[in-house]
Amino acid sequence: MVRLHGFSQSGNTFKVAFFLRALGQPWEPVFVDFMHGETRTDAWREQTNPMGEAPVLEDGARRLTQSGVILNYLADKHAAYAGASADERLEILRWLLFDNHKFTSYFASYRFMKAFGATAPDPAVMAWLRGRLDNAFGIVDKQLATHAFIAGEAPTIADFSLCGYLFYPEQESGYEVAGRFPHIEAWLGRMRALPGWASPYDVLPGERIEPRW
Ligand SMILES: N[C@@H](CCC(=O)N[C@@H](CS)C(=O)NCC(=O)O)C(=O)O
Repeated sequence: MVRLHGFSQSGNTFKVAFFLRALGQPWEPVFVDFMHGETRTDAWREQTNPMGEAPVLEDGARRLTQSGVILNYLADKHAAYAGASADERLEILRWLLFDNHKFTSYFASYRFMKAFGATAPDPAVMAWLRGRLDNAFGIVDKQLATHAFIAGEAPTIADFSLCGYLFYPEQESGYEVAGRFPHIEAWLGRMRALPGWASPYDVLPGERIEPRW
């Protein structure tokens, strides 16, 4: 049985959980107590992930980290959502890298500071991040204006990666997608219609926390 280490607030974990569900593959969650610093301990880093990050996937003796690597591994293993040609696979890789560098990473940082930070978010930092987010969301919205899914007309792992944080309540990030990015909004409807979709808080382990700020 595949084991997925993560926690309910982690959209990076949700990317993999949603994908496993879409594949119809059984998996077992392993709760990571991120909010109480588990991933920062030497023990966790030595035993689970030296990069100090969730998610982590265990498949038999294999242990993988980085959601993009995990998605790629599972897509290859199950021959699904992997792209239909060499060109499409390159296109998928391009969007996975864009997502990890700019789309998910800025959004996850913005949401974390707004909802779960120990102190009130710094307005200057939030304004800078919002500018970066507006740019990244604008780019994805434009791509989705002419494509049903990010790398073409069929869903791929790039879509599972990009959507990972976008099914959490808007009040957590305070970043409005609906009304500002209509093509992203429509695509999220298409992602929700895929087999296995569920709300992150219904499928990932760990307590829900009310947004702090
Ligand atoms: N690029 C990584 C990002 C993973 C990541 O940042 N995970 C968060 C939790 S959702 C984390 O563990 N952050 C710890 C840190 O940034 O120090 C991936 O896609 O797996």
